[in-house]
Amino acid sequence: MAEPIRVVVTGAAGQIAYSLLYMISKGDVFGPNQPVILHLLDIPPMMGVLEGVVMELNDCAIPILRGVVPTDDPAVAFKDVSAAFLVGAMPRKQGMERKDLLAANVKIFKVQGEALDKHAKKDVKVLVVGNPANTNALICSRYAPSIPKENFTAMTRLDQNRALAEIARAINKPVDSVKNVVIWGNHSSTQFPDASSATVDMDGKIFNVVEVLKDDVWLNTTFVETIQKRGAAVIAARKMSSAMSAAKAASDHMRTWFRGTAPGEYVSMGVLSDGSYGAPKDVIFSFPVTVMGGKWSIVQGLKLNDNAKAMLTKTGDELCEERQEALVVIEA
Ligand code: NAX
Repeated sequence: MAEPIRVVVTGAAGQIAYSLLYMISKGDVFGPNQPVILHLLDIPPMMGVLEGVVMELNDCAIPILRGVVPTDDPAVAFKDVSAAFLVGAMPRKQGMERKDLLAANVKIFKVQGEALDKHAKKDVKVLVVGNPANTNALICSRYAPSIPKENFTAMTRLDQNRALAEIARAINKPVDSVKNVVIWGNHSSTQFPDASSATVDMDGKIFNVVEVLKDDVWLNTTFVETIQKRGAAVIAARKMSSAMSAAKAASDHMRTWFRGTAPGEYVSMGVLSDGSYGAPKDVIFSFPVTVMGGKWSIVQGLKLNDNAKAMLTKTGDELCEERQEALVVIEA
């Protein structure tokens, strides 16, 4: 069996981590034959709760979970890690927009960027889940100059999974028969869920979702709004933000990054923008990507109509504003 890899999860006493830690421990992300040592970071007042999480992880009796290191010290948490799930942040509450959270949360990601820079492996793959995820990932990467910028990503996989599930439901097919829905831009209500290149496998034949549904109005309005507002809908119903589905999406994102995409398939990841599709450069923008050998590449050549271009401009503008606000907070 392979040597264990070290994996950090921040916000480890929180609700997303509670589902995510089990998924990582049992091999959903790095495979059933890859032993892991989990590093769990949270803040000092949460150390008691974290102790309970450690007890439960031990009680799961999972053979490939080779160690658990709970800590409130970023230097310990990020030491020699190969993968980092940055979940810890203040969660969005009912009625709050992501902008309200920005000031509080970017400071956390500056500190964690510095700690990654000093202590993590130089090829560490970093997934930011804590909101505002795209801008937090950008700040984190700025403060970790010795780690390649490509190694910092933000999670829009939950939005992608929501979109796949919604389309599968509309077509009445299993969710894994639908592929290549794209989430463009920010993980916020300005994101653009785009099904124009999506396909569905119907009894072994591949069709375009647009042709199967024959309902452009639904795809361009109700579908888009449902996905954009799904996070808020879960909060309104549960009085807490998405947790189980967010953990599943984080696990999916990191698994794809380590193990690659299937031929003909792409997934959405918030990655450093090179200006593809007219998106602003140097923000973390969600694009369709393929992954091979642990490296992502933005899928080129997808067609965007005028409405889609306007949606990309809107979400890109929001990311530029967030970047500006974050830099003001951090440089103050
Ligand atoms: P919880 O409040 O349950 O847990 C957050 C944990 O982070 C707490 O235990 C807290 O003590 C800890 N924490 C706070 N500051 C920390 C720091 N400096 N270092 C380490 N740990 C710290 O929130 P949860 O529901 O788990 O959500 C976590 C984050 O995910 C939130 O920012 C939330 O908004 C975000 N989400 C992102 C999603 C995405 O798709 N990108 C979807 C789900 C979720 O809304």
